[in-house]
Amino acid sequence: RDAERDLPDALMEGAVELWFQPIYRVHDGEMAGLEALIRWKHPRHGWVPPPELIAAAAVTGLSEQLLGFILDRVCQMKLALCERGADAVRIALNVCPRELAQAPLDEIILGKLRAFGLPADGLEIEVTEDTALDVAAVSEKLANLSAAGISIAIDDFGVGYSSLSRLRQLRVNRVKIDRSLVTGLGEAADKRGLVQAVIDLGRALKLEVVAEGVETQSDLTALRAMDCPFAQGYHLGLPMRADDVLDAVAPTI
Ligand code: G
Ligand code: G
Ligand code: MN
Ligand code: NA
Repeated sequence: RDAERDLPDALMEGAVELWFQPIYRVHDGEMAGLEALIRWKHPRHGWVPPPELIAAAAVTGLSEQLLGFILDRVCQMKLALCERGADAVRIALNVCPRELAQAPLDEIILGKLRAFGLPADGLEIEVTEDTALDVAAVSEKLANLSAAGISIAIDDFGVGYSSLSRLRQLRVNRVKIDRSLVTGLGEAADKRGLVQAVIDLGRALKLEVVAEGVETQSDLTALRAMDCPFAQGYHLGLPMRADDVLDAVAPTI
């Protein structure tokens, strides 16, 4: 596969980039966080879907290098935000369950934070629900990360398999409602029951709730009426290059 063959050079040459999508607090519109998203524009095939990039890294033995690259970019962004007084903006990175089960992710992440001199509470790990999740292997690492102060989020919540006891077991602080449940909410009153239930669950269990996939003003209006704490989506902010994020936080003149 071309992706596998070309990934090492792409990583070296800076063709692989880390982009960031803003997450907003609904009640006052403040940017509360950023989700880091990997991007690679292949010279012949165009944008490579992130899961394909992650898989290509795995088969070429570059997973750890890719993770190092992502963590470096995340920490650089965190430092740049702090310089601009935006200390409260938390940065979330996606980790795939297989990687979390296999690699010493807790040590790698905490080591990187130490190297950058950054506090752990500025960081969040997004884990997708997965039936094949090796709960024993994963929960110990999440416990270490959580004990250090890193926030744990369950991604794509509501379409997977998380039980309520699993949320506790994995030290979850935040649930991200899958965008398939959120997009079109404004136009489809029948979609609202499920989303409202997750919002209420979050309040009862002291979990932060993020609605993903907010694509229209009417989606946002519906979420506001439902008292949803956080929102993310194309209507609110697209994934952006690091420079564009920083310009938006504090414009350089
Ligand atoms: O960014 P986009 O919507 O194309 O992402 C598609 C999928 O790839 C999503 O499930 C997202 O979580 C995942 N993804 C994006 N960036 C990363 C990354 O840096 N690491 C991992 N493990 N997954 C990512
Ligand atoms: O699985 P995960 O939630 O990590 O997926 C994140 C992906 O969702 C990102 O690649 C991002 O590009 C995409 N995304 C972000 N906001 C929206 C949105 O409003 N609509 C759609 N369709 N995709 C979105
Ligand atoms: Mn995510
Ligand atoms: Na999601």
